[in-house]
Amino acid sequence: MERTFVMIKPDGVGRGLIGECLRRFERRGLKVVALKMQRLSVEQAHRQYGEHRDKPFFEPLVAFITSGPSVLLVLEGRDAVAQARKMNGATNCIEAEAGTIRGDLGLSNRKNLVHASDSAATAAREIALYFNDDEVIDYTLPYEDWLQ
Ligand code: FUP
Repeated sequence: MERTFVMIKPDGVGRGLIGECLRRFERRGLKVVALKMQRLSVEQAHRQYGEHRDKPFFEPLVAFITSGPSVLLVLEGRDAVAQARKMNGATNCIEAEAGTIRGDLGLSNRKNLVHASDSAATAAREIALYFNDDEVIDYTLPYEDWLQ
């Protein structure tokens, strides 16, 4: 089993799409093992998106991601990192395939509703950015055998 970090960004929260995003992940079989709502601080935004520090979209990205509350999630399941990325779709919603969250629900390049870690190493780093160990819960769902 693998864990990944997923964020429903301020546009997803602001558009009333928390439930829609969660529903998709849950129905797929990804288990929510941590969940909280938080407005990212500028410092957290810089840590989240540090790799883009020198890009022209960095400051507007920080302004957007700190503009309102986000929902922070740790999802667990088979191949969770790759599957959450696939379900989110391409970064630019205009290019995202129908059937993905971005392809079905968005039209923006920046306000693209959701984030998911791009590798297992990134997932570990991002989970640690937002959650203490005791906030990530180990538990079993009765239907897990059907997802093996
Ligand atoms: P992703 O891995 O899908 O989160 O995408 P990136 O790491 O490439 O980009 C991080 C965020 O920067 C995106 F979610 C949206 C934002 N972005 C822009 O605002 N403008 C761009 O041209 C590209 C990305």
